[in-house]
Amino acid sequence: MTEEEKLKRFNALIEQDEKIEPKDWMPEAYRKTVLRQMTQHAHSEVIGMQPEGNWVLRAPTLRAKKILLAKIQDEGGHGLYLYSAAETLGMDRSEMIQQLHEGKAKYSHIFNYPTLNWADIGAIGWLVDGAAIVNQVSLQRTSYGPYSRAMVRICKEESFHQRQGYEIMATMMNGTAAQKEMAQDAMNRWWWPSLMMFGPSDKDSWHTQESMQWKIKRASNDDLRQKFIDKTVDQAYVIGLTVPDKDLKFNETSKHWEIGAINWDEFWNVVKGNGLCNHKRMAHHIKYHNEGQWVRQAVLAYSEKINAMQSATSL
Ligand code: BYC
Repeated sequence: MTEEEKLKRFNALIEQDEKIEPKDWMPEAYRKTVLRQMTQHAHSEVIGMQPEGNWVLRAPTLRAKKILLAKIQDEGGHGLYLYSAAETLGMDRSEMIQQLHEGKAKYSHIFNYPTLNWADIGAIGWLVDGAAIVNQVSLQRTSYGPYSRAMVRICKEESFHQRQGYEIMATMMNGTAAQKEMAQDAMNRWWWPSLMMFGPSDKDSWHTQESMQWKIKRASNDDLRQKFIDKTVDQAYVIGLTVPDKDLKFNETSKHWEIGAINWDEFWNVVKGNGLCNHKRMAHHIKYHNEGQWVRQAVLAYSEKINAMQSATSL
C-alpha cells in the first residue's frame, strides 16, 4: 500500500469506531500521542501508590488496612498493564522509566499533595479515584486497542477504590465532632486539586482537539470535569460534607452544578515540579528503582537461561 492508502485505511478504521492494533499502520503523531498519554497514565498509577502507602501501617482497623493494601496493590497492577500496553507502541519500559526520572514524562499532579491524616485516604479514594474513574470510563472507548482493553479491566477495580474512599468519609461523618472536622478538612484540601486532574480547560488544552479527532480521547477535559462535579456534589451532600466553593450553584436550566474559578496557577506550579511533594515522590521512585536493579537482572538472567535450555532441547 502507498502511504496515502495506509492513511486512508487508518482514517477509515477511526471513522468506523474500529480499534487500532499494534501491527496496524498509524501516523507517527498518533503513535506519539497515545504513547505519551499511556506512559503518563502508567507513571501516575505507580507514583500514586506513595501517598497511600504512607498510611498502611497507620490504618485504624485491620479491615481498613487489608482494604488499603489491596487497593495499593491494584494500582501497581494498573501501572504494569499500562506499561505493557504502552510497550506495544515500540518503547522499552526502561526508557519510559528513564523519561520519568529525567522529568521528560509527566504523572498526574495530584500525587504531589501530601496525605496528612486518615481522612486524606478517604478523600483520595472518593475524589481522586472518583475523578480517575470518570476519565477512564470514557477511555474504555479509546481508539488504541491495548489501551482500551486495559481500561476495561482497570475501571472494574477503580469502582471498588472509589467506594472504599466514600465509605471512609461516610464513617468519619458519622463519628465524633473531631472526626467530622478531619473529613471536612480533607475535603477542603482535595476538592480543587481533584477537579484539576482532568487537565486544563478546553480552551487551554493543547492536545484535546487532535486527540478527539483520533478518538484517543472520547470527551473533553471540561466535559469530564463537569460529569465528575455533578456526581460528586450530590455524594458530598448525602454524607453531610460541604463543597469548599462559595460560588457553587445549581443551574436549573442546564441541570448542572456551576463552580467558581479554578486556580490554574496552582495547577501549573505543581505540574512544573513545585508542589509540596514533587521532589519527595521522585527521589523515592529513583531510590527504590535503583535498589531493585538486582531483581530485574536476576529475572532477565533466569529467563535467558530458560530460553537457552528450551532452544537446546528443541534442537
Ligand atoms: N497532571 O492538552 P492537555 C489513578 C498536562 S491515576 C499533570 O489537556 P491531554 C490513581 C498534559 O500531560 C490515573 N499534567 O493534555 C492512582 C499536557 O502536557 P504534555 C491518572 C497534566 O493529555 C493511584 C498538558 O498538561 N489518570 O487513578 O490531552 C491512586 C496539557 O494538557 C495534568 C490518567 O492519567 C495533570 N492532572 O489531557 C489513586 C488518565 N493534566 O503531556 C488513583 C489518562 C494535564 O504535553 N490521561 N496535564 O507535556 C488523560 O486522560 C489525559 O492525559 C489528561 C490530559 C486528561 C490527563
